Amino acid sequence: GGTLRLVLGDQLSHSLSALDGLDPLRDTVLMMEVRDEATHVRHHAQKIALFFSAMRHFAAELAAQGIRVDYVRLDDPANSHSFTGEIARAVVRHAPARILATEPGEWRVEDALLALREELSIPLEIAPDTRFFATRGDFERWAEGRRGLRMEFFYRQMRRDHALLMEGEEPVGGRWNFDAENREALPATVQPPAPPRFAPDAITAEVLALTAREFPSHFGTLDGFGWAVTREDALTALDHFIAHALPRFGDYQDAMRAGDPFLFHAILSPYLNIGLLEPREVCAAAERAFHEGAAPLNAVEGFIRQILGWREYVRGIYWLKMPDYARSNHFNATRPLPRFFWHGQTDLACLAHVVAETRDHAYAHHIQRLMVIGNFALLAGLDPAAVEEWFLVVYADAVEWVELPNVHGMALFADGGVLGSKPYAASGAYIDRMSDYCAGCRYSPKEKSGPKACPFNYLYWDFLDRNRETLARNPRLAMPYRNLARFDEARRHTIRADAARFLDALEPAQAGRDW
Ligand code: FAD
Ligand code: DLZ
Ligand code: SF4
Repeated sequence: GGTLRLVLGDQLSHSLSALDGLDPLRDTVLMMEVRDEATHVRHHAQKIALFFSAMRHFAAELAAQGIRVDYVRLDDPANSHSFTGEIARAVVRHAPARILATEPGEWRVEDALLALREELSIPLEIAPDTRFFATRGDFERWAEGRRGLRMEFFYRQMRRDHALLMEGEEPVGGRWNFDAENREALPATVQPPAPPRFAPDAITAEVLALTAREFPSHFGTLDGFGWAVTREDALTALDHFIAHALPRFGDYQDAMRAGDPFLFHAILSPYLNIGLLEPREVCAAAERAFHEGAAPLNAVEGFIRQILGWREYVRGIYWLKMPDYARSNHFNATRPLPRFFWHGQTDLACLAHVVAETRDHAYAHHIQRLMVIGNFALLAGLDPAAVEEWFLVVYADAVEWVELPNVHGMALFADGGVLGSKPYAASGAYIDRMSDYCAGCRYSPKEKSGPKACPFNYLYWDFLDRNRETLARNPRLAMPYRNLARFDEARRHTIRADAARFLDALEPAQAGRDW
């Protein structure tokens, strides 16, 4: 009767709390490839392959340390294909005295573990996930009694608590936030570094074949799969980012360029989210680059804020507000997901580029997600649940604790302002300023109405007009509402007509038959 220790697909860290104090003579680690997890939403093929291959490599590392690993493969004929079914079977195989898990990354999975606990005759303990800077309890204590839960204040507290970029009580450089310097467009002459890609080894090749065979209709290409699937390779990716991209990460953080999805971004989120890298070491590496003079403060502060601030903050919000959080729908948006979200064929060049890059890489950077896809979904009034499912499917880094607050809160404002203070709504001018997409588009960001007008333009005003009741009192939207008030009735009518014509022509997605 030792301990049965669970390691889920996003928990591939040797420091995992579920592995704490492991006794190799008595304990067993249980890892499970189950169909339920691959299909409860129909994940991008690269995402499934990344999870399975990284799981298999992690299991091999544990085994090499003399740890007994019970690894249930997807093609095991006895596989029940659910976490709870596999844990129940493992209890029969190993007769453990207790089960130890680490907090999962999804409310749905924790709910299932808690339900299972009621049925088991042995204890099932769920230990905190210590890989994050803040525990769920830390965030609850921070949030308690506050009227607004603004990221910026949480971030400052985290900087102090973890002594990152601090000089005593003061932030390095005298300011907490250098974002004002991080909004440059990308000049055509600047050439970003190519991110490292890792050629599949035998384990990954087997998983790629398995994924292609078992999930043939899932969105996304598998060709050119180049993700790191081991900690060693993920560390190489981290070093590469620090040396080659971090120095200009800040300057071009918000820029977009057709055909170049990676720019100066880290491409580290999948590794952080499945556990191959830990947030502390990633922030420490960035801080070191600053102190060594290898990267400027605006880049390093901006990067650390994403991980120490945003990443921890959205996790806090998720666990504080779930499960009700997912159900809010501030604008009562109900439009179905358009079909082009899957097949990518649309005249809106910005959206076509981002969908195609997402299909090919299971990646898009923050501004593509927020200001192209998210902005479109917001302005078009797409059903938040449908948009959230899409985001959970398509990105290799999408685990619900981080995906949901970013989509539901930041991009769609469906939470009515828990996470952000105003919706990130923008017209075509924003996309034109931050990208080169518009040059290759049949629409023009300069035209406001008619067949050549960029749809983001009239959708933007239509969105503000439509949601006047809920938004007009927001002080951060005072300016656009003042502008809208100056439009005459004829112009308002044209906006409504253009928007209705565009939206009515959108072909809705049909589950499973769209790409
Ligand atoms: P970089 O831009 O180089 O940033 C560095 C790191 O900071 C990232 O690796 C990530 O760990 C962290 N980070 C940056 N922004 C955020 C953020 N808003 N929230 C949490 N962490 C952040 N991130 C995910 O990890 N999973 C998701 O499913 C996800 N869905 C998103 C959906 C929408 C609509 C939006 C607007 C953002 C989403 N993000 C998500 C946040 C962000 O877009 C990605 O973390 C980032 O694009 C990952 O690429 P990168 O590693 O190159 O990031
Ligand atoms: C995303 C995913 C996939 C595709 N497959 C598995 C799996 O077979 N086994 C597993 O343990 N986890 C998988 N995951 C991740 C889970 O869906 C989920 O995000 C985390 O386990 C939550 O902690
Ligand atoms: Fe996108 Fe509008 Fe620019 Fe076309 S004109 S690429 S639709 S922003």
